[in-house]
Amino acid sequence: MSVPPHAATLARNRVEKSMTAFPEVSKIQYEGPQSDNPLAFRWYNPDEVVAGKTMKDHLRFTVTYWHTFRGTGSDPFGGGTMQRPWDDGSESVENACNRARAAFEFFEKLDAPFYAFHDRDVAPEGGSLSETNANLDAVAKVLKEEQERTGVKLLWGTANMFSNPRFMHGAATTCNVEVFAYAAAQVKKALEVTKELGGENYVFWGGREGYQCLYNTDMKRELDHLGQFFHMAVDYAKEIGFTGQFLIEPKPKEPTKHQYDSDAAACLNFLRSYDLTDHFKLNIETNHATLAGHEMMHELEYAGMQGALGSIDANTGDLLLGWDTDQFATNYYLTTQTMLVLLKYGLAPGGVNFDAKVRRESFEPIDLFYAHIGSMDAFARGLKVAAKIMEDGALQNLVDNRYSSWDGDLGKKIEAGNMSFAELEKLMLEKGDAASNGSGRQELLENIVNRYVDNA
Ligand code: XUL
Ligand code: CO
Repeated sequence: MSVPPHAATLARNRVEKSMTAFPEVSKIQYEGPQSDNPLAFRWYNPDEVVAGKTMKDHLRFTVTYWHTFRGTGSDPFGGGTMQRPWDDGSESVENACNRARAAFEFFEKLDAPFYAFHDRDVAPEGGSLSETNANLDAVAKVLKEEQERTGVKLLWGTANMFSNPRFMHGAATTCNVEVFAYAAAQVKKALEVTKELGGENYVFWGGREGYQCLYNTDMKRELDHLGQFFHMAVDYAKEIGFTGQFLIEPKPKEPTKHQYDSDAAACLNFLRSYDLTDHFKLNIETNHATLAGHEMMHELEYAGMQGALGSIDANTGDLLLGWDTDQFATNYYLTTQTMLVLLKYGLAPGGVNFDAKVRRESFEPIDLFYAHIGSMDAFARGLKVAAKIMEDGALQNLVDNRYSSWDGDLGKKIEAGNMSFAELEKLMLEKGDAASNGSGRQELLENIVNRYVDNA
């Protein structure tokens, strides 16, 4: 990294370090399910062992910088509402450094082991790419100091290639070759910073990689460019020795009407087509799954069964709203379903990343704690419920039973690829009809899940 040009600023920030952003909050402790302390965990007990591992290691909770420290509460109908006393609202490097220190105070008090950021969340853009890079270096230095001081680690870094108007037609899929070059430079730098900070993953969410109108779009050319872009990222990671996991985050729409990485299946098809499956896994986000018309459990299972489940962006949408509301998940059924799949396939080096924002009406700093504590508890509870269901084989026994006809000779031969249509026809002509079906037992299974949610 180059030497930061803001030495005086950094010196002043070191003095300000003694100030506290959340004076009314001390470190959040586990108090157990009976606690009515809103600033305590009722279920998340980091050192408690569940299914052979501590909760902390299973869940790898991550705070997102963009929502929690850059979210203003603005929406298309009104401006920001958030009270953030540590932030002077300016786009200065000094303010970015103060904000970084407030962020680490939050991570530490929340007992969150990880955080994640976009390059532009943590440091302001300058007048040129080199100024922008120098700003990022200056703030990354503070981030590194704070990581060392607190032990909080970077789950992943990423590049924001969607906010600046230069990316209006896309980044890697733009029609403007120089914007493609700029995006390459930006990812190169973001990879260097992610490596410098020990990031365990690097995420690509294709913010504007899609289209608004097919009349003006050469889809094949855009997808070829995206494939090339990812290969360049893989090559550069190798060159600098970045060994973190690359992740693609599917989302079907918003901001574009169609995003190329629309769901897990589309991403995997893309990765296979461009010979990238060895280098990428998926970062599955709950609200993106529902925008794609899928349940979170579907997206997780689809990625997991193909060895491509990398990490999750944990949030939820609102059934009555059709957009990406990025709310904190508190529903035990959702967290149980999520944890059932995560326990099956494993998560590390990914994590449970709260890509979620407090509502614009929840504008006080303390609301950030309530939001994260509630969702951490919901995931911890979901983990316990899912672990118990799995330990007892409560769902698996019924699933195994449902498919038991495949365990006989006929099923084994078909699954091994040793039967033809003609042989199967001969068998059915002899038998006259297939054996009768068993019940699917959906209602019974739903009742069983309820019983575990009640008792775990
Ligand atoms: C947008 C979204 C992003 C990615 C990171 O919907 O989820 O915040 O997680 O770029
Ligand atoms: Co996300």
